[in-house]
Amino acid sequence: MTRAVVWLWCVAAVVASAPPARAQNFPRADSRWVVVTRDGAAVRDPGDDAVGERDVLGGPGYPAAYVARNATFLFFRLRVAGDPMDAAGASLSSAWGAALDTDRDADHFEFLATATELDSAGRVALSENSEPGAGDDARDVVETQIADYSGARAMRVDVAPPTVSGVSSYFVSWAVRADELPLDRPIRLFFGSSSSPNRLDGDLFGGDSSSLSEILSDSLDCSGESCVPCAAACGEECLICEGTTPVCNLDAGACEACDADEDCLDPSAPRCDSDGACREADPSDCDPFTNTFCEPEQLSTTGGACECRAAPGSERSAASFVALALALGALRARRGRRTTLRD
Ligand SMILES: [Ca+2]
Ligand SMILES: [Ca+2]
Repeated sequence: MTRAVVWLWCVAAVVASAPPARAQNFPRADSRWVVVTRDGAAVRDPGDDAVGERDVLGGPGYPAAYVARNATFLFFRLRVAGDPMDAAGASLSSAWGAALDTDRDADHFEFLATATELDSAGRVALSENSEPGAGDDARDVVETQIADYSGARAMRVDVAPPTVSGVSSYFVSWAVRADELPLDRPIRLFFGSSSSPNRLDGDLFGGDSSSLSEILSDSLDCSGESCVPCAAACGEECLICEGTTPVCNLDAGACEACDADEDCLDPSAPRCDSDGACREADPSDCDPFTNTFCEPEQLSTTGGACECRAAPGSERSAASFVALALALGALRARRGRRTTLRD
């Protein structure tokens, strides 16, 4: 059975079940659009490696792609060099798409959201890569359409602000319902243009590679009512290290227990406790036999919250010891002068 045959058009059923997206739902504030990055840098794409509205574009200060979400929709935005409105009515219609890896396996992507045609006859489609082809292929064909939205409502085109260097470009934006996708775990994605709604056969963002593992973005957590880059979290799973596993092992991408105070980087919780958690400093831990001691009267009056100080003679007390020696020297000198005057 060919893929063309397997391609399941469920338009009638899906349209009936999917409430329409409204164009006014698109985020207006730039701050709500999250720049899609790879290796921590905004993904770019050179100009003139595709024709007009299919030429994905991105450079310094003008990222190629963005994502956003709200309580209902997941939004995609792609920058292209040519005016997508020129595609309307053209003999060869164009499409723009975002492919999502939702299972943390870069061998295949799982979903493709595409926007085609801009007038009311057009549509936005969400499809599943239900029969994955060859591994690591960003141009894989998707087989099963799972949702369909009015292009007039779930898609829009904007003239992008001119860049500092004067590069003009356009934004194609589209939206699908977030609850159609498994967004409980972090996702990775890539964008591209196409002549087809069931694969990205045009200009893929990030250069000329069509290797999925090479072009997938950094991880994003879109599980809530916004998309958040995982850069500030631990590993590609976007883990938040806390409790008894407060330390991020960068190599393993996993949270671990602390081994020593040096592992506890939060100034408000600098002490590595025996259970592996980082906790606030315990003043009663002051050890008079190493390099700190407690003022006994403070300990008795504040219930243990005494102030630790460097013990005399310790390395940490060297500076204050020198100051004390100078003060004693000055005192002896004054006494010497008084003795001399009496004499
Ligand atoms: Ca390009
Ligand atoms: Ca995958």
